[in-house]
Amino acid sequence: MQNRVVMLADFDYFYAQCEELRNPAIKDKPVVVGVYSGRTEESGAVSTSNYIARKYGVKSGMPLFLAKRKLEGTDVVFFKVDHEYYDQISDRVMQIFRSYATNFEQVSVDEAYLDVTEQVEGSFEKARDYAQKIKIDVKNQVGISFSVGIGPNKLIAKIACDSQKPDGLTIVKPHVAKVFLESLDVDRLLGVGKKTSIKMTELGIRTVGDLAKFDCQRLIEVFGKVIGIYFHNAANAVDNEPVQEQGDAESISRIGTLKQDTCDLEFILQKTEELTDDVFKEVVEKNLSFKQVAIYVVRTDLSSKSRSVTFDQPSKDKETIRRHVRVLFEKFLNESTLEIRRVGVKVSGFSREEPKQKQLSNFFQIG
Ligand code: DCP
Ligand code: CA
Ligand code: CA
Repeated sequence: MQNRVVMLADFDYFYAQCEELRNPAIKDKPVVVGVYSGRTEESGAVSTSNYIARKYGVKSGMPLFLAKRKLEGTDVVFFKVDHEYYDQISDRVMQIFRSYATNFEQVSVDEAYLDVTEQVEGSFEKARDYAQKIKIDVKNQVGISFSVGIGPNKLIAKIACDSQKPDGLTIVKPHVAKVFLESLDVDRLLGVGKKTSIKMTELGIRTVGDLAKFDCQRLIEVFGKVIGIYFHNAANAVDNEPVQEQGDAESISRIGTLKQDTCDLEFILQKTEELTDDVFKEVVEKNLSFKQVAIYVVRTDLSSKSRSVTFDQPSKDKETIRRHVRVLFEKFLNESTLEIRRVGVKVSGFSREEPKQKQLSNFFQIG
């Protein structure tokens, strides 16, 4: 069997990079994005920061007042998280990624796996050029940079990606995969949290190499069959998890900004037509049926509204989405006189034809 070529792409300092994208003037300054709890002006935590701020010791999860203290005397700029905006950027990049891969799997707002085996004919040399091409394309179309790890499976791709950031491109070929893992601390493996890590230390396992050499039967006794075998395989760079979309998404949606603010139904439907195409493409890829269609509207005063319709029988066709979107907008425009600035299309209430095989990674928290 031909070896797989799997890529993991992880956006660089994502929320902060999004803020830089819409405020280019701050690019040379420390940038911190935080969640403000609202109790006092400064209470809250850092979501992320750009690499300039990180040089001063700012880290994700740190209290904001501490970040402020560390950055005292600099021209730091603080932002409040704006999930809607980050999701929008993320969606656009993910859409581009999809077009480059046979199999695609988004794991979080800023991370996705791409199986590109076919595209690069199993060659890791070609994969390097291919990844460069995707980077340039995303930079040109959206303006975001990301780091890439390439390996024979998801496990190696992920750890490769983490090893060089930002704008990294790290390739680990199959024959060096085991050596690549050997010296790493065992908690770099997915599923080895604090508790497990302590247990492993007790067993004399500190590095992934130690784990690889450890008796598999003994691992099964300690951690149970599924997890024990997973640890044994992972440490030996073996991971057969396919790259595939997670089927348990609760909804699929796309949002876009209109070329001009309007109350004109046909003008709006031109935009929702594009969004519907994208939504429907994903519905087909995931082999889903849906029972609910919704629209989302942001008006010129920035207030947002949504309207939805639920039907009895699950549907699989695009015409159903188009028809309901039209009716929902007709109704909405009758009720509201404010001009509309952004629109969204969402489908939900999914059922799937065949149940998906349970993935091993579902046992673990992805973090
Ligand atoms: N995030 C958060 N709170 C955390 C960690 C992360 O809100 N404690 C958010 C903000 C990040 C995004 O998730 O931008 C992605 O997380 P990453 O761990 O991938 O970190 P970054 O993308 O910010 O930085 P890196 O360049 O290290 O990937
Ligand atoms: Ca990231
Ligand atoms: Ca990430």
